[in-house]
Order: sequence, then structure tokens, then C-alpha cells
Amino acid sequence: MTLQRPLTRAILALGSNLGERQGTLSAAVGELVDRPEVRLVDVSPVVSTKPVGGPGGQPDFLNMVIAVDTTLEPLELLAHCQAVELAHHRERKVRWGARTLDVDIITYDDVESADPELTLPHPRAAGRAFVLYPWSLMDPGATLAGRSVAELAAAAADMPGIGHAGLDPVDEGRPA
Ligand code: A4P
Ligand code: MG
Repeated sequence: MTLQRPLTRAILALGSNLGERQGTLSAAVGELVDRPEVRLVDVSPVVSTKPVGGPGGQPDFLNMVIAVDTTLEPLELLAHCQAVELAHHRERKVRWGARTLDVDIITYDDVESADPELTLPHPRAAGRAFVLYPWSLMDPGATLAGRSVAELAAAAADMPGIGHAGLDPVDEGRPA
């Protein structure tokens, strides 16, 4: 008899500001959930965002979040996200530099961790509209560490740089 691990709800944030951004995000969502241990629960619209931090002159990002249910442990989920990044030829050269694909774990249930390899919740998410705003569109009632994600988005310094990017990459029939 095999023991079933419990399902845990995780929020993943995806960003791309190089190459064919929409296609990259669309493919990445498919790859993230293309294994039996990860089930897609919800998908946000894609938003267009001004780069936060990093070298100047970077192209705008497309950002989105997804909710998954997973039996992977937190570090297994991180390794999986990094494998998907790698499949899109992500090179880690400059911190906060331009990238074809970045996948971050924003929350893993209510788990808290200060480990630099995997900090949970993501240590910068609560101040970043490029994560919070699409999350609030996907789930208007969402909370992060007990605070409303929609209210955190409205208060985030990068909120004025957010725009709608077109169609949701997975459910193309849903207006963004
Ligand atoms: N790491 C620790 N905690 C986590 C977590 N919760 N999720 C570690 C994912 N990774 C986590 O990440 C560096 C290391 O963080 C990893 O090895 C992992 O063990 P990285 O993806 O290699 O490098 P990075 O993304 O350049 O650095 P960092 O610090 O993760 O950057 P952020 O905070 O993710 O910011 N502006 C807009 N508009 N849109 C964006 O998507 N993204 C960033 C990246 C900056 N500005 C942006 C955007
Ligand atoms: Mg990252």
C-alpha cells in the first residue's frame, strides 16, 4: 500500500521580460502542472508591469500567478519550479535582471520559513503589485499573512506601473 501525501495549496508567481513572453508563460503553466503531483487550481489574468529593481532599461514584464494543489514538499516544489525555469533557458547572471522566465513560490499553505534557499511566504511579495494585483484578480478574497492581497496591491509602490496585457494564457476565452 502506498501512503498518499496530503495536498497543499501553493501560490506560484511567474514573470517574463525577454523573448516571446506570453508564449513562455503559457508553456510554463503547462509544464508546472504536467506531473501528477501538481494540480492546477486557478490562473490569474496576465498583467503588464514595469520592472521593479535591477538594471535600468529592461523591457516591461508580463506577470501572472497560479494556484496549485500539490503533494510535493516545499523544496521539491522549488526544484520543480527551477527545472521549468531552466527549460526556458533562464540564465542567472544579474540579480533582478531581465529573464525569459522567473517562477517564485509565494505561499505554501501557511508555512513560514526564513531559510534563504526557500523563504516562505516569499519575502518581497507583500510589497509587489506585480504579484499581488494578478493574485487579487484571480482570488479577490485572498490573504497574505492575514492581510488582504487586494489592499496590499493597492498600497504597493509599483501599482501605478501595472496594466492589462491581453488574454489569459491558459483560458484564452476569458478577458483579462
Ligand atoms: N528563494 C528563496 N525563497 C524563494 C521563494 N519563495 N521562491 C531563492 C523562489 N525562490 C526562492 O532566485 C534566487 C534564489 O532565491 C533561488 O536560488 C532560491 O533558492 P532567482 O530566481 O535565482 O533570482 P532572482 O529572481 O533574480 O532573484 P530574487 O531575489 O528571487 O528576485 P525576485 O524577488 O523574485 O524579483 N519586476 C517586475 N515588474 N516583474 C517581475 O517579475 N521580478 C523580479 C525578481 C524583480 N523585478 C520584477 C520582477
Ligand atoms: Mg526568483
